[in-house]
Amino acid sequence: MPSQAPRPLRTSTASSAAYAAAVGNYALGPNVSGWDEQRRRWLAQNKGFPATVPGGKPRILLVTGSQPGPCDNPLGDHYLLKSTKNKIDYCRFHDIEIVHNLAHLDNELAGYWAKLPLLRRLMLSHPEVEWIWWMDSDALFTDMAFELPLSRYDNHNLIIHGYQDLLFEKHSWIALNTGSFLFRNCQWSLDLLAAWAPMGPKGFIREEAGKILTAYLKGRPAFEADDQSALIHLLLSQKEKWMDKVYIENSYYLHGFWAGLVDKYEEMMENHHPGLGDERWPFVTHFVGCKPCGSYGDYPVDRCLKSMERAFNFADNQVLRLYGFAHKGLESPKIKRIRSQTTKPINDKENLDVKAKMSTTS
Ligand SMILES: [Mn+2]
Repeated sequence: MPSQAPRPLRTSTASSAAYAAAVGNYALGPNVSGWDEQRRRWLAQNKGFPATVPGGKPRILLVTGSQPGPCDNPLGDHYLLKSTKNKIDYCRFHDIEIVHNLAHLDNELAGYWAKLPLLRRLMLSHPEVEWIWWMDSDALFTDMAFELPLSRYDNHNLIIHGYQDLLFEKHSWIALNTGSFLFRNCQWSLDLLAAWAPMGPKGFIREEAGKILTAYLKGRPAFEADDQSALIHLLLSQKEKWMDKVYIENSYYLHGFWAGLVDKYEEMMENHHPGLGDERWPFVTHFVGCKPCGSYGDYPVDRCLKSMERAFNFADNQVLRLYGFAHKGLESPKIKRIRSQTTKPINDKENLDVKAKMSTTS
């Protein structure tokens, strides 16, 4: 069945004209051109800052962030700490750098839009970084051994979890998930960010854009424009311009919806091992709709917090195991010893290959 053409946008009312004018006036920053050449030259002149890490893998910067002030619910701050601890652990095992941002770089783009100016700023400030990886504060790594199959993405600049059919046939507002995605540091990515941002400025633009997105995307409730809907809208309405450099990934959980995963962790531990990244041992568990730091979400706060505790401990067991410990249960912060201590730790051959050790069950 041929995919349905997107419905045309109506631009006949006065507010639509005002909207078009306001959107046209917004820019993320001064137009940068020739970035690929500028970056190439900088890398050639700064050999001490290579775009690869020891071992030859591309340099990756993981970026996450949370609001500048305290959470409405103090427990939210505790889970933000656990979420950042979880990311630091994953990053140190895999030679990835990490940034946790608390500042609003552009007041117009507060909330879920704040990642756009941040990603642009970091790309331009870190020419040595090849891939910038955004991950929400409500997403946890749950497979500490899994590594991104980066060579698969040699010809792509945006890697995002999603489904082609939900995008191009259903125009679904959940066809892609912007909780965890990667941009290559290049001109194409700067251009995509520039094309993505204009629906973001808070107030009139964001409200009006929300109406357009709800009319255009299947399943979308009526609310102000969000970054995920805006990206889907952009890729649908300018498919020819962007899609050949976008890799829609679903062979593993670059983003995994928590509700279908958190109750199966014990079963996974029984039957599988870290390093798989898919439904057998999900790479990322993302608490979509939970808002642990805010005052309301789509799910009961208790269920969210209990599920986040389970995801954190499921992941943390993979870390603690390296040091001879494990949580007493997935709902317990308490730990127990799982190996007897040795007087010659460095001679214990097993200790030498941390990654191999993480992905076995013995
Ligand atoms: Mn999220």
